[in-house]
Formats: sequence, C-alpha cells, structure tokens
Amino acid sequence: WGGFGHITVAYIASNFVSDSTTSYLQTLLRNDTGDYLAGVATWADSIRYTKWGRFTSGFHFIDAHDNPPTYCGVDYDRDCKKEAGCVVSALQNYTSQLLDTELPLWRRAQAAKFVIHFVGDIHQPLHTEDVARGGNGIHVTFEGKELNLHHVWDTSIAEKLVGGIRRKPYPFAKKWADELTEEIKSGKYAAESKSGWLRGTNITDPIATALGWAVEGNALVCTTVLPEGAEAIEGQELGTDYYEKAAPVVEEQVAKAGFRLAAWLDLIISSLK
Ligand code: DCM
Ligand code: DCM
Ligand code: ZN
Repeated sequence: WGGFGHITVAYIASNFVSDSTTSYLQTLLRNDTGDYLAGVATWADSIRYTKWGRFTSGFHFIDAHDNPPTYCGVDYDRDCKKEAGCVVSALQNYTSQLLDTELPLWRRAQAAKFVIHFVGDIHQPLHTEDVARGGNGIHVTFEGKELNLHHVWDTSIAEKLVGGIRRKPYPFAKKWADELTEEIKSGKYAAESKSGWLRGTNITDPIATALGWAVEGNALVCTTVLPEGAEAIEGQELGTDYYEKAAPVVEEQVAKAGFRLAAWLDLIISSLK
C-alpha cells in the first residue's frame, strides 16, 4: 500500500490491541500518543531505497508464479526467493526478533516497525503476485491519469474512496480507520471478522499464518484485480465498473490487515510475560 493505506491499517490495529500491548509498544517505540503505530507504519518504505536498507526491498511482497485469471495460488517453496526472501519469511523473521527479549531494544523496536508494515503489505493483492512485477509493468489510466496497476491498487483506489489523503494523510487515515473499526465491531464485517478473520492465526507458526493471508489476497488477483487477464486492461482506462468492484476489496483488505495486525501484536506481546 501507499503511505495512506499503511497508516490506516496501523490506526485500525491501535483500536483493537489490548491495553497491555498498547503500553508495551508505546514504551518500545518511545511514543506515548495514539499515533505510536501509525507514526512508524511507513518507515519500512522510507528505508528500502537507502544503501543500508536495500536488503529489505524484497521483503514487501511475494511473487506468486501463478497464472491469473486462470489459476491463482501461492506456494512458499516455489515463490519465496531463497536469497532475497519475501514478505512471508520477513514476517517470520521480524516476529521472532520482536519475541526475542535477549536482543537490544533498538533491534526489537525495528522489528516491530517491520511487522507493522509487512502485515499491511501482505494484504495488498498485487503484493502476492509475480505478473509484471506485481502489476508495476501494467500500464493503465485511472480517471484519465496514466498510472501502473500496482499504484492504482496501492494508492489511487483508496484516494478516490476517501479523498483528501494527500493534503492530510494522518487525520484522514484516522477517520477512515475509525469508520472501518465500527464496521468490524458492529457493521458489515462484524460476523465475518469474528468467525473467520483470525482462523489459522498461530503465533507458533508465523510462516503458515502469513501464507494463509497471502493466499487469500492472491485469490483476489484472479477475481478482482485481473478478472480477464492483464492484456484486457493494458493501455485501457479502468473505468467505473472496475472501480466499483475494486473499492470494496481494498476496503476489506485494509480492515482485515488492521484487525489481524492487532491480534498478531497481542499474541507476541502476551507471550513475553
Ligand atoms: N517510497 C519511498 N521512497 C521512494 C519511493 C517510494 O519511501 N524512493 C514510498 C512512497 C510510497 C511507497 O513507497 O508510500 C510505495 O509503497 P510500495 O512501493 O511499498 O507499494
Ligand atoms: N512490488 C511488488 N512485487 C514485485 C516488485 C515490486 O509488489 N515483484 C512492489 C514493491 C513496491 C512497488 O511494487 O511497493 C514498487 O516497487 P519498485 O519500487 O521496486 O518498483
Ligand atoms: Zn511496502
């Protein structure tokens, strides 16, 4: 996601974490305000193009070698690069660093920042797809603007849905997060979030947990991102029909990411005591 999506995911998570998780992470991240998660949610993107942070650039996604829209699917052994890693192995690695109380606090704070970011990214369907480098090589127009499909899913759909995100990302993300939090608690996501969103979440098996999230997002590549394949949209305006199917998917993936991030952080922090 672009910055706005990541900040929204973090605010949703802050609405669901337990009080002890909140105070633990506020101390670790040295921020005792309500922005302690949102304020670090985009840090991983800010370092990936720096010299020291280059090794993390492959951690934001997993390149599923499937064949949308005919076949979607993620296979950890096939798709997670052995040298560079992927978002699934990165979540496992930084979860274990956050759990490791022998590590210096600065390392564990850094691990927390990576976990907060990567739980967001793994829910962006095009971060679980190899085709055209996650859609970066698919050129489209959206509301007349020439963009690539990855950017449309990272940023443009949310921006059209919410508005104002360039001017004031934090307050607008907070407002969207509070709306999605209500939908999770008692609105359109209430039933499914309680029954299904945390199924398969297992702190003793971060790879299986993250892979489950990746598989679910990747299936959306076949149904909603590329329902007629890449050739059908290359060079085309995406249009109202496309947007009206995509926007609810972006919204639900952001909501799920925030809810699951809260559960994941609770599982990590509660197992430290
Ligand atoms: N980004 C950055 N530095 C760059 C290029 C992009 O920090 N040189 C950030 C800005 C966007 C994000 O990367 O918020 C795009 O997210 P991703 O590219 O992870 O989807
Ligand atoms: N990306 C992806 N899958 C790839 C390559 C890149 O999801 N195979 C994501 C990472 C960034 C965005 O696309 O969020 C832009 O990547 P880059 O800056 O590497 O062009
Ligand atoms: Zn990212």
